[in-house]
This record gives sequence, structure tokens and C-alpha cells, in this order.
Amino acid sequence: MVIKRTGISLPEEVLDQIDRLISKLNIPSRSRAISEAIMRYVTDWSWLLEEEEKKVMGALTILYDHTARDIMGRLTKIQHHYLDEIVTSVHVHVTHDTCLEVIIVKGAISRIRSLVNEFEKISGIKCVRFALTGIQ
Ligand code: NI
Repeated sequence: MVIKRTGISLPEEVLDQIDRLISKLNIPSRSRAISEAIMRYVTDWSWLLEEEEKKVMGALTILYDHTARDIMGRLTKIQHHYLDEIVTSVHVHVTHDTCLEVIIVKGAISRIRSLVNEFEKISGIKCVRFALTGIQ
């Protein structure tokens, strides 16, 4: 494997967290940790490089603050626009304010990408994660 050097700028807090993880996980270097993080990002998003109409299936996991203004209504409304893509969903009340929603999806890459984008636009969403795999 050819290794190339590049320079990146990161917020101090992020570097501090990386350094704490490096020490906890016994990772040999900062470069190794950052490289693994980038590879995970590339793996997570590589399905986007496939053809738009290719079918994927998997789970979207959304963590959000249910007290944020109209968040429940917005989440529900978006999901009703993707009836053909949403197979099922599970809602878990995590803490007094935080909810976790796991949504199983199946459909064309273009539609799933658009669904993920709509969720990411909502304020009050703490994170949207997904694990998708090609099915065709
Ligand atoms: Ni809840």
C-alpha cells in the first residue's frame, strides 16, 4: 500500500478525544486512528457511489431530543413520504428527553439518500447513523 501524506485541520476538542481513544485502545499512532476513522466514513458512504437506482437495505438509527420544537411531527411527516421504502421502525425512550428510532429501509439509493438528507436537516436530531448493504 502506498502511503501519502496530507495535512488536515481539526478542532482541538476532536484531537483531544482522538488522543484519549488512542491511549485507551492502544492504537500505535494518531495517523493510524485518523486513517481508520476515514476508512469507516468511506465504507459508510460508499453505497452512494453505486448507481442511483440500485437497491439497498438496512437500518437508519436516529437519536433525537423529543422536546425540540415539532420534531415528532416532522419525523412522522417525512416517514409518511417514504411509505414504499420504510419497512418498519422501532421507537425507544432512552432518557427523559432523548429518543432513539431505528428505521428499517429498503429501496433505491436515490430515495434512501433523500430520506437520510431530510432527517439530517431537522434541528434537535443528535445523530443519524446508517448501515446499508446492496441487495441487487
Ligand atoms: Ni421516546
